[in-house]
Amino acid sequence: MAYTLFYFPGNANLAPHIALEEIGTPYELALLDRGNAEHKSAPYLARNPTGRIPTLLAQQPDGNEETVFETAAILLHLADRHPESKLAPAPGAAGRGRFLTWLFHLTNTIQPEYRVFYYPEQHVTDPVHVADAKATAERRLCEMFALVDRELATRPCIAADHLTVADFLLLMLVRWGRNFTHPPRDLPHLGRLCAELLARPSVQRAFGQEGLGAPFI
Ligand SMILES: N[C@@H](CCC(=O)N[C@@H](CS)C(=O)NCC(=O)O)C(=O)O
Repeated sequence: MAYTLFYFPGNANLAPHIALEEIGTPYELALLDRGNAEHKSAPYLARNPTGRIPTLLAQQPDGNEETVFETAAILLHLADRHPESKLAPAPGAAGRGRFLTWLFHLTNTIQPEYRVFYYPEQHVTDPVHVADAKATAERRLCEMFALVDRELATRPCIAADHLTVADFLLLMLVRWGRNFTHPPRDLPHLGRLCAELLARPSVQRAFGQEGLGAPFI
């Protein structure tokens, strides 16, 4: 099964990119020219009408191509299509509920808060409130990561007793907070998991291919 991942270095594509590397399936990367707003161009919008990054093209068994967008949907799609990689408990299997719970918590609760942090001007009517919106998002994100850290005190990975695609999403979200006053990497259990993830060849290849240098998180 072949894939194409539309990406921009360090954007929300990073987690699916790691998943593709971990699975070891053939894929190619398609760099979007954000400087020229290629993610808002008609050809890209025809595939992903939200105009956001990433988008995955997935070749179907019948040879047709399916388009998937939304980072967590891409992760789930890849994990379910490649069960041999064991990156998610199978539908109906023990632990599927907990896996979905944490995957959705990361994508529904933590990831949107970063939209406020990185695009604060879209969340206020008066520009005078931009700095406050950004600071408030950072404070809320720190509270969310503290909760994740407490959860990680009870098991090795965020969504199961083994690695899943949710861990790749978590690593990406931790990276996005690397310039916080209190970066999430400094939390003990989260820091331990991220160090383990960063030591994986799949993660190193994805970071390298996107040209992401230190500090990684
Ligand atoms: N919910 C979407 C959010 C994706 C998202 O916000 N991507 C950012 C880059 S990390 C983006 O496209 N920003 C450009 C824009 O919003 O115009 C997902 O998970 O795929």
